[in-house]
Amino acid sequence: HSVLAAGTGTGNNSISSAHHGHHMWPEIERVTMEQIHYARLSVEDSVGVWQLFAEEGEMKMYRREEEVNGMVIDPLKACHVVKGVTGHEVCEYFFNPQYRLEWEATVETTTVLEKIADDTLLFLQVHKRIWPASQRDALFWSHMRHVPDDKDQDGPDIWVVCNNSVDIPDLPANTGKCVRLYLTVCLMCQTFVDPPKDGAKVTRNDLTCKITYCSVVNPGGWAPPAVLRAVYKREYPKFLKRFTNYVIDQCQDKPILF
Ligand code: 6CM
Repeated sequence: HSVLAAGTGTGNNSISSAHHGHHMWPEIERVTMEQIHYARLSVEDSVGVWQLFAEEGEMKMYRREEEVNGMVIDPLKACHVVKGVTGHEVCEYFFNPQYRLEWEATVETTTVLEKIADDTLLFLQVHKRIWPASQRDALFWSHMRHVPDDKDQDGPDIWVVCNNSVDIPDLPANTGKCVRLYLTVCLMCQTFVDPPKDGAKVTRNDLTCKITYCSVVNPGGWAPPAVLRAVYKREYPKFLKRFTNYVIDQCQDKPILF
């Protein structure tokens, strides 16, 4: 498999139709819509469902303890509010592989196996090994989408990136040193603009971005539950802080991408 050049043009707001003929497309469409729906459900309304495990400033992280056959698959939901960037920008930095290793602390290598469309990539990632478990890899599609303002829903339009594992017979799991993990991840963003006085130009000081991050990871094979939960408790807050600070930093002196 070839490693494609990293640059992915997602600059325009229209959903490209290039992937509509791809065999994975119906699944990508279905999972993305389902994840958007799930991300929109408020944590506060689901009383007793979510347990707050980390809080720092505007950032709140919740989890649900769940195990299947002794394997930890705790769903995670995080909410954050950051200033000075748009949802489109946040999604672009999350989606575009050229930036991945600058903010991803758990990944050793990231490879684009296929460019399904400008806004849809197929990834093979190898994670850093965490003692005493085996090293993990992940094979997943990643899809970025703009969901225009819906009159029936509250709030402004949404930018979202959805990552979801796939099985590909030509790339079987667990054949090398890695155990394959399975992930479903959704990063959803909404941008709020404080209208500047007297029709002045919108600056980064007027921007607020609301971020919702949802994740379910199945480790795919044995991993000690206590170690895994300790890793998640440490790594998820670290990820969301590091990633959002990275985006703020990168965007600072650039024109706003609405
Ligand atoms: O969503 C995140 N990153 C995306 C781009 O890389 C992508 C990846 C998600 C992977 C989440 C899995 C993390 C677990 C890594 C180690 C597993 C080792 C198992 C053995 C432990 C005893 O969606 C940010 C992900 C942030 C993760 C903390």
